[in-house]
Amino acid sequence: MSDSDSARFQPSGSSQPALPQLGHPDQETKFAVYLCPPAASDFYRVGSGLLGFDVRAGQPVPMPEFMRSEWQTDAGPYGFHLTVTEAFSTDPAHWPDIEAEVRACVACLSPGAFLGLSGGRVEAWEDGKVWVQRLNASPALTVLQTLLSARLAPYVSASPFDWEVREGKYARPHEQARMKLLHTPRGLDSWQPHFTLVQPYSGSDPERLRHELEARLAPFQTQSYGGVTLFERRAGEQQWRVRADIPLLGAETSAELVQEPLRQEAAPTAGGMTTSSALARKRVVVATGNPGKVREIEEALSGLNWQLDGIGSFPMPEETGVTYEENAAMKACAAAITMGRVALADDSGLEVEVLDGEPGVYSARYGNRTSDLDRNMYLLERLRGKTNRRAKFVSVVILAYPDGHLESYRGEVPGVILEGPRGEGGFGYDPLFVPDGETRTLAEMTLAEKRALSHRGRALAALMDAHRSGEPEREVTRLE
Ligand code: ITT
Repeated sequence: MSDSDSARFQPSGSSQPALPQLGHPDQETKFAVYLCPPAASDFYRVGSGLLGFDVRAGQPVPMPEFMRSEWQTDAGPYGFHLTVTEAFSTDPAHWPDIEAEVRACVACLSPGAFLGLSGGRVEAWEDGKVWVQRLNASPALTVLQTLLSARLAPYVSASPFDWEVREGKYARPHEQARMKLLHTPRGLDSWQPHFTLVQPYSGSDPERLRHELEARLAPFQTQSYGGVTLFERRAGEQQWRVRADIPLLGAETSAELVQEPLRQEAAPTAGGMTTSSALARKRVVVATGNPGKVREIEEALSGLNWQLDGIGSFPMPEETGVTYEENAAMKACAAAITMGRVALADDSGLEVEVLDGEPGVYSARYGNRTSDLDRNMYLLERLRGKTNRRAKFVSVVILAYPDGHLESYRGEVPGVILEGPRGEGGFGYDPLFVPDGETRTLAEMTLAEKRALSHRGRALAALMDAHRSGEPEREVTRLE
């Protein structure tokens, strides 16, 4: 940032020169980095409808009957989006640099990075004038937001917060520091990612509005993105436009990452034609590096007409989530978005009652032990002398689509932990676990027997049920 810039963004209340008079915002070119769903997605359609403006097509769209156009005078012109960096004024000469900078930031993310949002809920802000869908950002998205805010700051000639700063707002030290460095008091560790749905609301029945918004947004409580979108507002214009969608690195090379099918395609018929059932097969990437899971998923889904593919050399993302849902979504979305394919992932774990649910989501890394045998020994050590041996296995299976849509299925099986291992089958903690109503461990059962009563078998059975007559209605998707 130049000296003149830093003087310009000196917060009010200091002895530095006052802010210069800014031009009327409509006369300034503006840029912003947003998350904007793909035009073909249901979420984009619903969101654009609420705003009355399809920003990708650059045209108005009909609003639902409960909405009024005067409730969209502020939010509508931006189109449907989630703010990653604010709408900043800039010199149009900077466009090539701004775009190159956004591409460079996105390219710094690790392969398979998960730009995800979860826990979507409708909230009313600013005394009910602003209505938003607020979500939680995945770690990679938070990092990207910070990186973009920092790298794009030098191209900012004016910030939407300048006026409020001049009026004495955002005077706390961290807000002053952010204004100075990033031209925004928001962001970093307190970033609240949200889609603005209504602004300003002036109606008399906010409960109806909440009900209508919640009903429309319930299927979109969890989402993921394959990149970010650079938005522009040209000088003298009111409406915003999409300037460029900037994908995560690796999307172009995705085909090379796909390995051999887990199962073979149906054999060609005598005439060299494949059968119609083979042609109709849905292809799904199974995003796991655990061969035990591969065997179980393959066996459990054999009743569906799906071709299951392995992930090949695709690098699985680090599991940074704190719930099975988050971790399964990260794995499935990383594969779905990077490969452009439907992908399935499982996140699972063993929860031991007397150990307060340990090892839970950390089952694969329990005690930092690196093999199944060592983890089993570690668990037995932790349970030495304990009479309560109750535990349960939990599995969450997520099916992710390249447009960010997710389906989630959960299964659990209660049982007890033995004093020592029994059986050669299965994987992980199977030799120590006897399900309720059984005398054998999961490692003493066949694949089919384990599937009939296991956590993963139950989650996959729910998926089978949902898909028995084709792809389920999207409205059924809901992650808590
Ligand atoms: P991916 O992430 O590549 O799918 P992973 O083994 O790392 O494979 P998780 O992160 O879901 O999978 O860790 C789950 C761990 O919980 C797994 O490594 C086992 O130690 C344990 N576990 C899960 N399901 C199990 C099962 O059916 N039988 C025995 N142990 C199981």
